[in-house]
Amino acid sequence: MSNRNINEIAVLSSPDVELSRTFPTGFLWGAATASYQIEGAVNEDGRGVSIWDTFAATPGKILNGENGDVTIDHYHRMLADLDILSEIGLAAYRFSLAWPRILPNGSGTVNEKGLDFYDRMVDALLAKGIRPFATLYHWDLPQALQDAGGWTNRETSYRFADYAEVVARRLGDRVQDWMTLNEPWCAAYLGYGNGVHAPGIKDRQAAVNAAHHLLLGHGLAVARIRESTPATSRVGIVLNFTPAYPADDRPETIRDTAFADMFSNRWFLEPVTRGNYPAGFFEAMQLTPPLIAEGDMEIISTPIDFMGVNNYTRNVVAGSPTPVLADEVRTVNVPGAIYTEMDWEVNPQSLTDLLVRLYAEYGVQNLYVTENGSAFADQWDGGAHIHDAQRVEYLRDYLAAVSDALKRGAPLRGYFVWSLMDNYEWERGYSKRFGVVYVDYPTQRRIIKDSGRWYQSFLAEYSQEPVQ
Ligand code: IFM
Repeated sequence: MSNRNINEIAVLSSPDVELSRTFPTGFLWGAATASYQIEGAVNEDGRGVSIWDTFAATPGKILNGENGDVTIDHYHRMLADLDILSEIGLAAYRFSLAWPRILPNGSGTVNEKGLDFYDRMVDALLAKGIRPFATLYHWDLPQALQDAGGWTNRETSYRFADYAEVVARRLGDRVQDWMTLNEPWCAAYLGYGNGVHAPGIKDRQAAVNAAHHLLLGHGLAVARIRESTPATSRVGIVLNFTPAYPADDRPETIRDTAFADMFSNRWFLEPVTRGNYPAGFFEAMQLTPPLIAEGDMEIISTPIDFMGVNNYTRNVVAGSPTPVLADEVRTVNVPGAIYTEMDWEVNPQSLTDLLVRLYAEYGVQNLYVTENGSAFADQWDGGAHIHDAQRVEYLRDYLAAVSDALKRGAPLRGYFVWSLMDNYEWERGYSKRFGVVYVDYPTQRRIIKDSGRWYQSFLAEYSQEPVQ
């Protein structure tokens, strides 16, 4: 907190001070980002092409045709960006590595310059006393692998494990916390099912096949990371969850809410924690199960050290009079509720319930909230401040929800806000700002928003001696 400017820190109200002191000693506070969303420099230092480069270059796929070629230029500004973590007072940083920077063709020759970038990042983090949380796959699959079928090809699972080993061998002496996949639900369903994300395939059967190979890749990578790193390393997966709540008590609403839960939450959770796809899932999708080779489910359910939970909102389901597929359930907006720019309801209670459920129903022992945050339309007047009161409120209320989950016994170890800085929001281009740090895209200037200042003063309070 040495370079903290006291005049710039939002003053916490006393309930916020009390909130900060409800978190146990050692609770880890961080912020998260992902490679394609922030790095830019897509043609530098030997980086290969990713499916997002190709998808973003395809007319009609991304709002305003925007791409990640430059984004917030983090590749060139990495050290200065990490200074912001220190300024806010964060103890951990969750970032992802771009597979095509390290293996430009997906497999084969390693591009040392690509690895060097992350090597320098890890050293810089450790020099600042910030714990690196490395995600191996946040959706930027090498295009060469997509050309061979991408995640619908079982071979990709093995190539992912090979890539994981390359990275683990290089960084495993310093990185202790590893995440295999980020939100495989999105990679599978949005990438191969409805085609909203790269590679843009619209084939629901391909999505369930891709999901299986993503999960298999995860399980294979867990073993390879453990073999390649010291025994103290920890390996987990990051899943996205959207809890489903019924809008009313009609039988069709109860049925459809269960479908939504199976599709949005249990599809990936149960293979990882129980070694099975949810009973009735493929029937509810009216799809054929993927080819499951002997031993796959054991590999997929290899015990992990922690689970990363990404959560932003919930779904409220209104049953349809005639039966629908699990991915066609009707959701409704709640009158009077607050919605972010993503049209996602602000509902902190559903995060509390989710965290408690993961522990109580699924026995998950170590939980991190690896992403949580909000997009609001920030206005910058050219000055030194961004007054993002709605994001401050969102952050405060969701931290209170996390605290409630702790009180209810959920084994939570840390929280990462999404995102450190505004960045490329996939098919929505640059239209949605999630950062606690504002980025003026034309000049690349960074300005810590009021939410970032609020987080900073919250952390300063957290680090004080707990009140007896
Ligand atoms: O920006 C994304 C991130 O890449 C994955 N989780 C959700 C965020 C907000 O949509």
